[in-house]
Amino acid sequence: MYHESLESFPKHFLWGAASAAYQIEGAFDAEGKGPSVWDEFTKIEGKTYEGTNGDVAIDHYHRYKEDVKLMAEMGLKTYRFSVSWARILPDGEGDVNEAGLKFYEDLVDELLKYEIEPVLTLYHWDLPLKLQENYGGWESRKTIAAFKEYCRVLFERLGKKVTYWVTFNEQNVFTSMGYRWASHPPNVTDTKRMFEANHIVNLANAEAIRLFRKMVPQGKIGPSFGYGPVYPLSADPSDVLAAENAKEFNNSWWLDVYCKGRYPVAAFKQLERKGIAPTVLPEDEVLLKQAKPDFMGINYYHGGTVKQNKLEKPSQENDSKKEAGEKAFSSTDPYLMQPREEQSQSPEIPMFQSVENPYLEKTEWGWEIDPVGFRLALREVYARYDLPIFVTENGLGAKDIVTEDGTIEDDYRIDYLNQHLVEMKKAITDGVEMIGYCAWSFTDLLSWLNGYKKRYGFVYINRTEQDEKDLSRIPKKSYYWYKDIIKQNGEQLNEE
Ligand code: BGP
Repeated sequence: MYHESLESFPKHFLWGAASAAYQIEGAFDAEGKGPSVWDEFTKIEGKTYEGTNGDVAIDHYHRYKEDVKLMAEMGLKTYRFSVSWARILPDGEGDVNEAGLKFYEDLVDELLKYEIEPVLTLYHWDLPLKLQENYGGWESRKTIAAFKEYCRVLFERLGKKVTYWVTFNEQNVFTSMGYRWASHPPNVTDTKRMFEANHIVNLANAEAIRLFRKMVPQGKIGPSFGYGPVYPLSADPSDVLAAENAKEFNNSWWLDVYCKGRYPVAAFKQLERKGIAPTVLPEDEVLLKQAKPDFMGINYYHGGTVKQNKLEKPSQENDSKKEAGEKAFSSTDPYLMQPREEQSQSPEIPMFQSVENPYLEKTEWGWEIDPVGFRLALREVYARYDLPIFVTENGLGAKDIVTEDGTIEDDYRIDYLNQHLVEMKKAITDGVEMIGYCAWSFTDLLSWLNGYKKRYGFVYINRTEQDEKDLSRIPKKSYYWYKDIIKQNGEQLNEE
């Protein structure tokens, strides 16, 4: 659909940027904070790039005022951050650590001082370690009660100051990486356990939303999901069917539960046949139906492409293995639907096979660059779930270089973001209702697995993997570019 001219962004569109506690705060044991599963996981040899961890990160805990000031100077309308659960409840439950709670209240006050709308993420992956040790983390329903308690503390303290709340960040990513591919905590490779843990998180999400309705009736809440459209490799109906299967497994598996309170049927039946479907109690079904979010948070990096999987017909097994061997994927990509090396034990095997998209370029880290897919993602989610959309992450990870005169000329990032914002504007012109857009990320920060080499920020942080240097903040060229976009409310974004 081509538009002669694009509609303007809504008047109060929330232009923003995002972060996550573990990736920026540092101060890993300051003022009574308890350890999280990430504090432990990053210390396991070989798990992260050059053994990087968030002990210091970019020291946002001590420098938040400087960071918020930079946001204000940029004209940011909103800032998405996450709360470290173990800062508030060092053991995940029980006694509240007032110093931790106060840190977030001060941060929120600082944002409000500059009229920056806070968007608070309750869970961006850093589960208190004690809950993992005592209960097995998300594999136990006891963790739901602890999460509810943690939410209650935050709703009570910040419910009047914060309007927008995100329950879980990328549930699809942390459950897959954590329980299936052992590249996140708790370092497990067991698909059955993944689906069980994921179900527990669904229940925790629903409980949090129900509690929110009672405690923060004027607020808005929703999960942030790592969404990617799925393309069939060809018009062969078998490839199209494979894409439909992949959509169920990679997107509807989560979004249907959030918005419709039930799992998509074909995927569920397939898991049942394989003996790895989650245990759903009758009371779970009731709960899940009572927790429709107010908006859908979408994190968009890229989608995926699939074709029919010939392993479905055992006689063609060898052919298919040969073909699969020719398509290389980087297994550090959390959005990857099905790493090649895993195809022999994957539950999706008979349903689809992931392949490279011949039309798309890739980033330095092998992630496909697909701005049109962004428009498509927004259209699909809005059409299927009828909820306003808040883009809670989107951005480019790249190696930035500081020039001799101290500037960072990140034109590639400007180009990437510009293309995505134009597509978002087209989606708005198509009729998608949008609340805001948070680029990932405001400052450079610790990439979970890729250290400080893979940078996303509008603001450069002067540090490397091994050398903390002075952690000074240097606005990049993209900082000034985005400032202008915000100032003009995106009027300059037009069809190229
Ligand atoms: C998302 C996470 C973010 C951030 C981003 C970039 O999945 O929600 O926390 O890490 O991806 O990821 P990476 O640093 O691995 O490139």
